[in-house]
Amino acid sequence: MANRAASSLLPVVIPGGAILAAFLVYLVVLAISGAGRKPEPPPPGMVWIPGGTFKMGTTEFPESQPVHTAAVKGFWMDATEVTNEQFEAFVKATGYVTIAERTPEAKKFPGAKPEQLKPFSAVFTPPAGNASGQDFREWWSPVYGADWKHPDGPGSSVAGKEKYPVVHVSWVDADAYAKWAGKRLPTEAEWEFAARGGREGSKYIWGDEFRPDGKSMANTWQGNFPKENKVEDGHRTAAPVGSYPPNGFGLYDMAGNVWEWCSDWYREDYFKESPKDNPQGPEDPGTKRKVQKGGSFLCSENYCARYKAGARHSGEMEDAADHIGFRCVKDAR
Ligand SMILES: [Cu+2]
Repeated sequence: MANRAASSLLPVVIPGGAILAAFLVYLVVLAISGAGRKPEPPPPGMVWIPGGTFKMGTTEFPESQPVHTAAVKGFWMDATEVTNEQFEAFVKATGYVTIAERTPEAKKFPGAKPEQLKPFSAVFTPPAGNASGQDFREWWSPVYGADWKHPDGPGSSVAGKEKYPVVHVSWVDADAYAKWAGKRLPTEAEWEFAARGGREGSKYIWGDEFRPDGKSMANTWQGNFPKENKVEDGHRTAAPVGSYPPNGFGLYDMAGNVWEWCSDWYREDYFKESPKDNPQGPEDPGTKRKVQKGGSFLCSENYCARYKAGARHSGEMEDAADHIGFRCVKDAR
């Protein structure tokens, strides 16, 4: 609007120095309104995250403390999670084979019988009625033949799921996609700054109320996880990207739907010592664990609740599951 006010000054042609003065005002207004914004056209499907300083972490979870000040520079970010059709374009162009499609190496699974070493990924399976509901092995099953093209295992497919987030992608796969796309995975700080959408200190990225006016703001789990899934938000598992309202920066699904890989190594106590400027994660802690952000359709109030702003989680870089995906960022030129 400042721009418009300035340009409406221009037609008022007053001879002499006034024209020059008006032009100078116009230039100054342009410069101010353009601060923190890149003049280049947005890369397709990406939005500009202006960068800034924010309070990172939350007191809700032990691994997200202490809340501390962090600063990130501006960057482009995919407005949505990477979809099946986007990932398919990468696979078609490169012949890339994801970790979940490869035969596991025996040395990584000591004790496994040779016939057990077949490609697999983890699929959420609601536990039996008599299950304790306390042990994740009751609801996580390694499923042979589950991969990004067969999200529920053999016989399933992504036909008609072009706009769903790609899942069963490990950190290694996500990193390979990002490099192919001329992008990169976000740092945890970039991801969290972007997720908060310019809001300070709210419980959820959209505010403090879980369902404002009864409206679902994210694809999470309603009911008593892991046995009772009320599906009040309309989606039992992943939802097509962009099914819920965007955040303050125009990003979709920065809470819920699928976990998103970040570039950082994970250490539970990292926030105690992370630098203020552009934190990039700790030195490689030797655990092969990478940060995941945002929570998923499996996160419930009673169990994990990591869809809250500032939450974090991790997975081994070759882990894959049906609730883990990613999105990319790109530096401004
Ligand atoms: Cu969760």
